[in-house]
Amino acid sequence: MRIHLAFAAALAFAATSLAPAFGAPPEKIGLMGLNNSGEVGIVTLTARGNKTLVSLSVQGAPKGVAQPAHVHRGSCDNLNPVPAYPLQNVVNGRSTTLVNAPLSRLMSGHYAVNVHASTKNLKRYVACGELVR
Ligand SMILES: [Cu+2]
Repeated sequence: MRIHLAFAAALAFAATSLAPAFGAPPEKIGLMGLNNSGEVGIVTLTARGNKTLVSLSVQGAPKGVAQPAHVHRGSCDNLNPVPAYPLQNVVNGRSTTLVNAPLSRLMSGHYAVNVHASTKNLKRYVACGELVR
């Protein structure tokens, strides 16, 4: 019985090891479509110590097209075009990146996440969300 409990505990640990380590709930931010892209989504930010796991889930993204995504300083209406933190390209609506910045900094009200149409059409923004609580 003790062995079974230990095994169950190990399984539970494995199942939860991707969850926040110390109980801080993930932040969820909406991505609104821009320029009639039809792309909307959610950014999920989860603390990982001094880093943050940033995941994008985008609906309406074109299949098989790599869409660059970044954390930028500024707001969606007034974005500093120089990326502050690069994210993995959105492909088929998905992107996950471990960003080298704490969640508290990303959620400080000074940043936004945007998605670009494609690597060849970076200037067209297709979705944006402001990282504010
Ligand atoms: Cu960008």
